[in-house]
Amino acid sequence: MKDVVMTADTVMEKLGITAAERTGGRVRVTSPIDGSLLGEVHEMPLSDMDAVLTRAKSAFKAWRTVPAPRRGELIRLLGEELRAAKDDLGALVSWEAGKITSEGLGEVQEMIDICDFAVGLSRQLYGLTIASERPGHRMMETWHPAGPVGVISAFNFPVAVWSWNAALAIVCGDPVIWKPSEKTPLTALACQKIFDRAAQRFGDAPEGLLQTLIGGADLGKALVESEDVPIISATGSTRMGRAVAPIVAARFGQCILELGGNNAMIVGPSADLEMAVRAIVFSAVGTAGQRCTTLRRLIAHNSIKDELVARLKKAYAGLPIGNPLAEGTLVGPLVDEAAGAAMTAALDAARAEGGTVFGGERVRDGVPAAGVYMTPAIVEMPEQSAVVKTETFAPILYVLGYDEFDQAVEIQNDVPQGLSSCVFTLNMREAEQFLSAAGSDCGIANVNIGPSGAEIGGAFGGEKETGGGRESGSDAWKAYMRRQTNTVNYSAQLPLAQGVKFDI
Ligand code: UN1
Repeated sequence: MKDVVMTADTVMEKLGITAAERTGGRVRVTSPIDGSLLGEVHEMPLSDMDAVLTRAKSAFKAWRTVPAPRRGELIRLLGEELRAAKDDLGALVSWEAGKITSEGLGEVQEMIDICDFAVGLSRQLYGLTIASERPGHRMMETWHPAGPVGVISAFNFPVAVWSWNAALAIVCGDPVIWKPSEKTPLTALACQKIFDRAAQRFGDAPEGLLQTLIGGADLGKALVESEDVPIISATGSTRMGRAVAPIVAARFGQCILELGGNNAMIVGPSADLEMAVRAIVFSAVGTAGQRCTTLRRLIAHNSIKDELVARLKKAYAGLPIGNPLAEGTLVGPLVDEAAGAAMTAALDAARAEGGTVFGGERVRDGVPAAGVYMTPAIVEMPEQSAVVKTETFAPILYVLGYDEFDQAVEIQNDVPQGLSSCVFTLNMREAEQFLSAAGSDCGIANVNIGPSGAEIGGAFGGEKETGGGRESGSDAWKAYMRRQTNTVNYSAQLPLAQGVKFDI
């Protein structure tokens, strides 16, 4: 443990989480690294929910009239605070979610990046001017703040997912009510502190612009059900999305859903295998296979499949697995025992479906005792059977072969999920076919890079069971605003559209 420079307590103190806030509560937080108790956090009683909603509503009334570029100033300050807190927040992400140091820091960098993006965006919330068919008329559209946004986030990106939503929502004029994963309340508390510091420097931000709900599923349910929250942005399992979406739809709210992924890479016969191996290892074993963009299916041309698998096995055999805070570690722990059991169960199912498993064993030596450390698995499958079509949140890479490119694309698309995908090829016909309307059916499709590690500049999200939502870059901001069409008549006549006559 000599590489571990700071204890979790020191990091939390530096982030401003007081001892009182992390002791004596009912939400026990243990570290996936070694099972140590990080805190006992206080739960918010369900009865406080009304007050939360009231504060959000009055914050909305004030915030929606603040000019958007001025709202951007708050997010600029948030970006500054995040820069100052990067090392500490990154370390707390490692402690609470089990990420390796570089990925914990990377997650905070992603937050800083979205803040920068949102600051620029705050001067670019453009609507269109549209040609009117009526003389002396002007038609345009205006984007207005939509109201409080409920953000539900998962343990695996405990802070970045909040920031993608919050940075956009706040420049768009919407207050945020955040329900973080029950597994990661401490990083959420830290973000609330960081945001509060930015808000204090900003000066006149309304109270309740960001509120964090620490506690159980009852709070999330109340948030999802509330008529006062027009937008729910939920990241997590498909099961969670299936529960949330109908409730929000029934009250005509809008959902931004980021659910399961079952991401594939097609490797063509012309591919640069050296590069493909590096991309595969990062995207299949990074974050211990616990990203929604993790590479889970490798669809390799039969002419190179054996060589590729041999190279991968060699790379996997040398992977440094262990304490994620120790220098050089690339594979940290799974989040908890249930995740380890799910991995083992998926590998058993794969064997029963004819798969040959390499790796996938529990590591006991040289790792902190109470953490769930597993060797990442490579599983050669005879076909894309049930287990391959199921997302297991663990480092399992299923390998399938193909002969014709069309067949590879068909296999890639033949799963219920549609988040991310990629092709490794030097053949431009294959690359372009993959990106075409008849190619990948995913929200993200890449050429010669892996499916994970997306930048914030692009819209992030996917189709089918992934839920259809888009967050982060491009014009994802539009989901946080309401569109108003305005027609202005500057003539002295009252012509009707479509040539309708209605003379009185
Ligand atoms: C997630 O796993 O929930 O593309 C999101 C990536 C990250 C986001 C992952 N930028 O891997």
